Amino acid sequence: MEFIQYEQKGAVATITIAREKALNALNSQVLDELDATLDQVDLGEVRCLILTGAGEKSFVAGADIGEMSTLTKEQGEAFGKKGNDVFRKLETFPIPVIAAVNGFALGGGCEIAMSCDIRLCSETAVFGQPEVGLGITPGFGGTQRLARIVGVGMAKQMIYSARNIKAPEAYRIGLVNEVYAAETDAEGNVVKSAKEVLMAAAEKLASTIAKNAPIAVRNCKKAINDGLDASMDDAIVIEEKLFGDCFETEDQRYGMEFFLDKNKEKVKAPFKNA
Ligand code: DAK
Repeated sequence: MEFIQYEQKGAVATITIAREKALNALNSQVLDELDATLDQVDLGEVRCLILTGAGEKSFVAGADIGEMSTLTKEQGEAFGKKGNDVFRKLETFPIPVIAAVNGFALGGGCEIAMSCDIRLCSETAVFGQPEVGLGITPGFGGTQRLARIVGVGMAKQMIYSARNIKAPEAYRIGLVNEVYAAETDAEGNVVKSAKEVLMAAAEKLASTIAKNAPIAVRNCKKAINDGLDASMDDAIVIEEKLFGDCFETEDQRYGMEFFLDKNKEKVKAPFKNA
């Protein structure tokens, strides 16, 4: 892999898009490598993924404008499909994916973050859908996912105006769940960069998620995702089935037995994913 780094620490794995010279912009090779990396995640062991960008400046500065500039209509559609397929794979990935947004998240960068379950960012993050300024529409799901996350009015404002927003505004409109600042000492010297603080927080959240019953967590993700596309009547049935699916698992039996056991000295064992 030239542009994707993969690191697993216990039950948490981090995927880093590493094309720093182009601010981690997504060209076809990055998309292919990301696709292949997702296929190789060991779902028996890994229970939560983190997606981030290499360096301090950029998460992903969008789709590669150089590569897109010469595309024909057919090639444009094929490039859009390649991106959409990978983004959808992330969105429906069986385990939760946290986007740790460490800088620019523009165009395809904002869109890939929105394909993740949870977005955390550094105070330096900048979000936006600049496509209409380039003569195109968002092409990796931005028109659909942004409206679902921040509401139709705010999504239309961001997309029609092509205006970038900084981390505090992204937090205010619900595009990110948390913003992390650099840590400084009494003299104001940076002790930990905003990215370091962000990554530590992302890893902590990922570990917390990874400690919970994996089958239940996966079923929650599926219930929320599938339910959002259904009527409430159908969505409730989706939840019922995924709720029922947890029963008779080793983890459901153990989780409930542990609660019912009155011995206060006991220590909870890791869930077995079974
Ligand atoms: N593509 C290619 N290279 C990029 C890039 C990008 N999106 N963003 C940055 N780079 C490259 C720059 O060209 C520069 O390369 P060198 O000149 O050093 O070779 C290097 O990264 C550093 O960038 P800058 O010198 O520009 O750095 P600055 O700090 O001055 O500015 C910036 C940072 C993020 C504000 C600026 O680079 C910028 O505005 N970048 C473009 C951001 C952008 O517009 N992104 C959205 C792209 S559009 C579709 C499929 C997909 C899409 C649409 C349709 N279908 C097929 C339907 C998606 C569209 C997009 O994502």
